[in-house]
Amino acid sequence: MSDRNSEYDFKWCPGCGDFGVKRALEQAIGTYTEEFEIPRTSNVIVAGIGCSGNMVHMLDGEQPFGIHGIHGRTLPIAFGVATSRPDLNTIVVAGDGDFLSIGAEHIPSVASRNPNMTCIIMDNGVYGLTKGQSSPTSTTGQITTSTPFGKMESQMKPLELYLSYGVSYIASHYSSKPKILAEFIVDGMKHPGLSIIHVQSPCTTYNNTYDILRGSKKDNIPGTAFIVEDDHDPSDYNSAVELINKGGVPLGLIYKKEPPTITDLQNNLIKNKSKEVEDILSSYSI
Ligand SMILES: Cc1ncc(C[n+]2csc(CCOP(=O)(O)OP(=O)(O)O)c2C)c(N)n1
Ligand code: SF4
Ligand SMILES: [Mg+2]
Repeated sequence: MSDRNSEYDFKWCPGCGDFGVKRALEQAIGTYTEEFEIPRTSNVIVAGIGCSGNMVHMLDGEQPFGIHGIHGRTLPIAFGVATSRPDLNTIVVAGDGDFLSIGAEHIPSVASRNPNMTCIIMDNGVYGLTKGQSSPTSTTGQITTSTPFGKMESQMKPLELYLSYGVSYIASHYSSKPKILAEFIVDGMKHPGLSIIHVQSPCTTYNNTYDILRGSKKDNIPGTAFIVEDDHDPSDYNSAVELINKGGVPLGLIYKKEPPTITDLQNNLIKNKSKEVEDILSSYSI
């Protein structure tokens, strides 16, 4: 519960991966705020609906600005913030259900405009807040509260999706290494354009994937998470495809390019416009 919002009585379950993401985000905002000498309130968090979206109420210490909006609509809200106030550091926090199910339709349009914002997606493979229904990233066959005989649909591959939609910065990590995760979040904040840091953040109550991710010697589970090799070239699209297709959960930077942001393009347009608004409007009159 944040210092600023002590009346909002929400708690994460013990061991929830979102605690690690919280620590990483607090650290990243601290680092960014200090480095660019901006007030804490110039960091704006636009949150989705879900246990993950409650992050906006859980941060300790000096508070950033926060908007807890509508389920699935973080991107349109954040797009408005980022384009109308490019001086702010716009951050989205959302879950797999919020971002990739009800909110999925917004990813391609926002990616194609490349606004300057950073999205931290907490993927636990279920709808945690509403008691563990299946989500797009639940595995096929997974037993959840809404799929008691196993999920029938195929599993969405978010990294593949972001890449094909043209997201200009894509990193993948997990919640167990908050310090390293914080470095990727800061890197995403500094990236001029849309950055997505996709974080595996296990739900200890409905889908505890810690052992699957990290492995367990005791149970002879190898672990699906692996560190991205130093020789991976994140500027190379085909290498990014290859990396994602290896399967498992890569920990590191997957892809990065620097096309102009929508703000760059708008500024250029304004600078080089050949017609005044009145001329354009009068050209429509009959
Ligand atoms: C329009 C609308 N539909 C459904 C809901 C119910 N609802 C609240 S959170 C949620 C899913 C959250 O899942 P996710 O984004 O994965 O967050 P998590 O709780 O797992 O962190 C749903 C379906 C809602 N609040 N609003
Ligand atoms: S239900 Fe799952 S995602 Fe929600 S707080 Fe508990 S452990 Fe975390
Ligand atoms: Mg979820």
